[in-house]
Amino acid sequence: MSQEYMVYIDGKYVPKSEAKISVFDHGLLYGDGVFEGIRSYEGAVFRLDQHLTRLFESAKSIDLQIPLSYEEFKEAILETLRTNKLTDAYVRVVVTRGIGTLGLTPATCPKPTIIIIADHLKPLFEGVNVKAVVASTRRNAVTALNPMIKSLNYLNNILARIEAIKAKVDEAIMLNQNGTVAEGTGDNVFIVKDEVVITPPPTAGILLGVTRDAVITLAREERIQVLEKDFTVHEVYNADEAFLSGTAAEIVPLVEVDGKKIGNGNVGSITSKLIEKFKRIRRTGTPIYLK
Ligand code: PXG
Repeated sequence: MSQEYMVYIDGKYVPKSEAKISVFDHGLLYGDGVFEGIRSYEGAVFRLDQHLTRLFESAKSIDLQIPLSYEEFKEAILETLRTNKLTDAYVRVVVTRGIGTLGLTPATCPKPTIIIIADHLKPLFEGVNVKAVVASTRRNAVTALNPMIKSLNYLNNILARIEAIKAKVDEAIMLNQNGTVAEGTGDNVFIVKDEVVITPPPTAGILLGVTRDAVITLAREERIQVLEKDFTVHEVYNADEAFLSGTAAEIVPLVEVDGKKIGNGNVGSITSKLIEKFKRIRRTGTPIYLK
């Protein structure tokens, strides 16, 4: 089915083929803006409030005043899904600094641009047991551009992703400035060792993933011990299991890193259990169709 979806731009709905913004938008000129990637399952948006909170927090950190209230923004996202009659969708929310003059100064941009794209997106790495390399590109320092800000500046991650493509694997694992594991290019990293699930802490310089948070909750509900602590690539190579989490990726097994098999190279039992559990709870979000 090839439906032409309608894109929300600053309160108006325009067909995908006509959805365009100015070349003077600082989102394009400088990557000045923030975004979110959100999914809905069976008519319910997964953890909408967490995504919106993160969006508003990212905006606050870069001094970007979003011209909609939290509730208005929530309604705009739900309305975009309704307009497109979508139940199982991927929503890309973008807030840029807006149109300005050439020059970095945000002060020349009076009004932020708000874009909401709703579309289908297959799970990234669908049906794949992921192989990765450790990227030589380090994750941005928290003191330079904090990875907690989901900014439109994704070049750091893209450079690492290019390394993965050149190495003919699916994903790259990024280390932080201290040399411990930070995250994937668009997902968070987990290892399992002696039945304990371990993921880097917020201070490792990572995006605090919504899916990461869901995984931690699900694991604890299953009485699996979860630790947020720093670890090195040595611990990844020698883990019993490993997996990645993200809105685009969902939960996917990570079975090989730098040519070394993780555990026996197959999907681990704790990983499988968490994937199954995630599939059961993912449709428990904010209902789209209340009207
Ligand atoms: N780390 C990074 C750097 C991310 O960009 C995640 C972790 C996972 O967070 P969530 O909240 O999604 O569990 C992300 C977010 C895409 C795409 O459309 C996805 C992300 C980022 C950029 C693009 O493929 N994932």
